[in-house]
Amino acid sequence: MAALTRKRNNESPVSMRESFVLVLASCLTVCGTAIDTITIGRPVQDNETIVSSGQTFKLGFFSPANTSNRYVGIMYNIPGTTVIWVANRDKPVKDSTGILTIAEDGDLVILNGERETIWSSNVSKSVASSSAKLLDTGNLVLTDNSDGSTMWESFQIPTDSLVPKMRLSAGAKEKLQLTSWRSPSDPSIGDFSAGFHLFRPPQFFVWENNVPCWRSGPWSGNTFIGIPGMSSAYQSRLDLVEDNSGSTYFTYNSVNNPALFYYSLNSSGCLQAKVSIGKGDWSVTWSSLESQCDIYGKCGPFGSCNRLQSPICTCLQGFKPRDEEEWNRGHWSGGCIRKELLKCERNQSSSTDAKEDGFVRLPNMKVPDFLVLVVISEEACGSSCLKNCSCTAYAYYKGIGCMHWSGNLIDVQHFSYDGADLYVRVPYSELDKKKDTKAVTAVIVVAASLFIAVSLYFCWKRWAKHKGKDQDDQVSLFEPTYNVENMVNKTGDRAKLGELPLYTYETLAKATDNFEPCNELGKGGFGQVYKGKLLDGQEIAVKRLSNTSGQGIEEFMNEVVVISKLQHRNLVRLIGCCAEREEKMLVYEYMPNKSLDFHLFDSDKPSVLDWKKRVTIVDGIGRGLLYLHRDSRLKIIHRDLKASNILLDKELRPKISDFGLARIFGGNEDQANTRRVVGTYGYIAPEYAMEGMFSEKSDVYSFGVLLLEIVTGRRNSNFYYHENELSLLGYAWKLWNEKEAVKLIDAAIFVPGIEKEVLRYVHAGLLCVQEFAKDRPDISAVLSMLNSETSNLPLPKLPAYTRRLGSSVSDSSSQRVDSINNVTVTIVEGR
Ligand SMILES: *[C@@H]1O[C@H](CO)[C@@H](O)[C@H](O)[C@H]1NC(C)=O
Ligand SMILES: *[C@@H]1O[C@H](CO)[C@@H](O)[C@H](O)[C@H]1NC(C)=O
Ligand SMILES: *[C@@H]1O[C@H](CO)[C@@H](O)[C@H](O)[C@H]1NC(C)=O
Ligand SMILES: *[C@@H]1O[C@H](CO)[C@@H](O)[C@H](O)[C@H]1NC(C)=O
Ligand SMILES: *[C@@H]1O[C@H](CO)[C@@H](O)[C@H](O)[C@H]1NC(C)=O
Ligand SMILES: *[C@@H]1O[C@H](CO)[C@@H](O)[C@H](O)[C@H]1NC(C)=O
Ligand SMILES: *[C@@H]1O[C@H](CO)[C@@H](O)[C@H](O)[C@H]1NC(C)=O
Ligand SMILES: *[C@@H]1O[C@H](CO)[C@@H](O)[C@H](O)[C@H]1NC(C)=O
Ligand SMILES: CC(=O)N[C@H]1CO[C@H](CO)[C@@H](O)[C@@H]1O
Repeated sequence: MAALTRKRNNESPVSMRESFVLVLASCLTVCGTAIDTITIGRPVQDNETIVSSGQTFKLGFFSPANTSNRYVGIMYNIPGTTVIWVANRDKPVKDSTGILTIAEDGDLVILNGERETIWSSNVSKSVASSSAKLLDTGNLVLTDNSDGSTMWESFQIPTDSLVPKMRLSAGAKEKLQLTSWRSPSDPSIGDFSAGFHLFRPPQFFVWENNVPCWRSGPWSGNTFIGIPGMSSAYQSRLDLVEDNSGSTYFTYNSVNNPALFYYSLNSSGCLQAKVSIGKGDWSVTWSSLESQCDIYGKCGPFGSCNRLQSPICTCLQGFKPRDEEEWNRGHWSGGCIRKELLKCERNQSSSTDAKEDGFVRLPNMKVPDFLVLVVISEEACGSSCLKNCSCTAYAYYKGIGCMHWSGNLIDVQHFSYDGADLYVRVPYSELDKKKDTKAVTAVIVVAASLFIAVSLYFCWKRWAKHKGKDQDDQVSLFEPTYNVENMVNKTGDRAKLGELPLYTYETLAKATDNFEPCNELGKGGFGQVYKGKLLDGQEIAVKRLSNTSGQGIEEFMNEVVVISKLQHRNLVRLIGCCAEREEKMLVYEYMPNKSLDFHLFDSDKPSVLDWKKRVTIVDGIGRGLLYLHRDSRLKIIHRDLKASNILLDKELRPKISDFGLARIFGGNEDQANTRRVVGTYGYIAPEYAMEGMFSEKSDVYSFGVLLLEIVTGRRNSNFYYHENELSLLGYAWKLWNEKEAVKLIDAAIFVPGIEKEVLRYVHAGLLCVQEFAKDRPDISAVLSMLNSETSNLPLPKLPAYTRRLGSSVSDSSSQRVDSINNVTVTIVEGR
């Protein structure tokens, strides 16, 4: 084993016999000492690497792209060169004679061919004996052998990357920041640095030559206000730690997440989160500069940036461009000024009769820089701001408290979701107009909600009468005592429904050419879906509730309530709704590339979904599901995850759709029982089909089926394996046990080299479809499994439904059969 970790890079392959001798030889000399350690007698030469004990990281010499300069770096121990730390960033070795060793005084040093010191750990104290060990965290630690104390560690001098357990801090004692490379082929210190400001609350910054060029917004205890969707990027869980010694630092952990994941600051100043997708390739899951709006202060003082608008910059309400001409030419950095002075800014004489200033509320904002934290209650936050003329805005955010701003409001951004409510001070004149229109909107919204609630009530009554005793807890979600408002409030959230744009019937009829049949995209859970185009050119998909049935309206309302609260890049976005006359319609973003089943199954044409795309699709679905289960403020069980409910956007990224059956779970609830089982043949978990028990594990089951379908390109529900009556799951299980799981992969997309990854996917899929819910991993564990390269996965047990699902939807069963549309069937045959 020992020989394996000291890898010989530039050598021709050695024969088995030779390598055995080498193993023996190194063992004779090395046994007793760890093989991840550099000592005075065992330096690292240019042609060698050492590997950490858990095989995660390696250390050795490398050359960046387009240069022959040699640097000592710590890299992920995967194919390719993913460098997370560089020792001699400023001073390369010019040839391959370099050596990393321990000097006489105990320092870790890099020497060149002439034995000159190129780089040194430069510890001031001199010790008799020391050794440097590469830990499995990626930290290189120099230890004084006499007392075991740490003399130096690479985590104390970060370069451009932040790996788990590393710290970034801004304390007086230690200031740990990332510094970019000068260019992809030059690791010397570049113009950009990244770290955080310790002012309360902390904010993350990227600086270019010490001038801010990106800002995260304040830290709220688990997310940064200025990074929408941060809570759903499951790997990006940062923690702010204040330890006993008084130092404060940011770090993140991946103890339960074996996926390789890290942050790095690239040489053009972009902070990126990357996850390994195998074969030494990395996928950027988040980047600090996703649009022009992310550039610090893009729109100048009192300007606000919205990436979805054109132009992206507008002045905050009550403000106008400082220089109209410049502004219209797209030079926004001059910013905006007040249209009219505040009352408190005017001279005494003229202001005596003026009415008091007030605030306009701007939702979903990245709040400005230079905030002042005021220790005061939420109620008093606004009034105390009003009392001080220099206070220009305030916000109250859970986890932070009351924030005030004085003077210029800089680096403000408007998001389509997340962010905070920002209250900007304006003179009475600005306030007045807005208030009135707001009131009108509020009346409309309330009236509409009332209408929905009332029709809901009648529908429920009719339905309940019809169904008699058959109602259950799912129905209770629609008890007459709950109006829409209550349902929303029950879950502790503001009435999002009130913010959902309402479209008129005319608008949507016009957008879809009067629901022209040739604009029909398909049939959703409860009605026809049409393609449409709003007047402003935005393409939409309109789901129209088919002629009112109790069933439909229930799902319609469920979908409104569930999805209007959710925002995630892997969930289809609800843009608005229409509840007018007899019509109930939902308006979604339009997905140009149809649904997953269209591309996956029954296609004569070669699939456009190659393996790499399928990997991204699986990952995206997993993330969407993780958001539903964990990361949204609610816990939501989708209950009808299937290929036809996965829509693909123009870049073939997946989005989960159809929340008609989704169920919101309250605080501690993690399992529920229903007598009305509704799901889809082939995807429904056994405990749900048999006993009506559903939980996040029943979604995991459906995800597992979907995963196997994506790998194989075959439908579970009509899979037929000729030898015996095995279902797709049974067939996968069989091949898995015969160590032939690679045969499962869709032959059309097989390319050499993906076998290992395919095996891992099949393995994870089989873990998801295990018979007993308690054996199945939760979705975050599944995502970890899919992304990890090293972890040891547990062995799957026998899946449910290994035999082919017969057409035995039996009437004699005690379960109710519910068939909303063609594909929705409930009762499935037991094993
Ligand atoms: C590395 O190169 C040196 C000469 O530069 C040579 O002596 C040594 O045997 C090589 N080591 C390995 C493991 O190839
Ligand atoms: C390396 O050089 C080639 C050719 O000049 C260029 O196309 C490529 O982008 C360079 N790579 C990097 C990382 O700079
Ligand atoms: C080593 O540290 C000393 C003081 O701590 C400093 O003066 C010197 O420049 C450093 N040398 C190198 C090579 O970094
Ligand atoms: C840095 O990242 C950004 C965003 O991902 C990218 O556009 C840019 O090309 C990267 N710069 C370099 C030098 O790789
Ligand atoms: C307020 O009064 C001062 C002098 O009293 C004058 O210089 C200033 O221009 C006045 N400002 C306004 C807005 O009228
Ligand atoms: C008003 O706010 C400014 C800036 O925050 C502060 O310096 C000043 O002390 C405040 N004045 C009062 C009376 O609180
Ligand atoms: C709904 O059905 C009723 C009768 O069943 C019919 O009169 C009405 O026109 C239908 N409405 C729509 C929108 O199809
Ligand atoms: C329903 O399913 C059957 C069999 O799979 C199929 O032949 C039929 O076209 C489907 N009907 C609709 C409306 O999708
Ligand atoms: C595979 C496929 O159909 N791709 C399409 C996805 O949608 C975009 C935008 O409409 C098209 O350009 C692609 O061809």
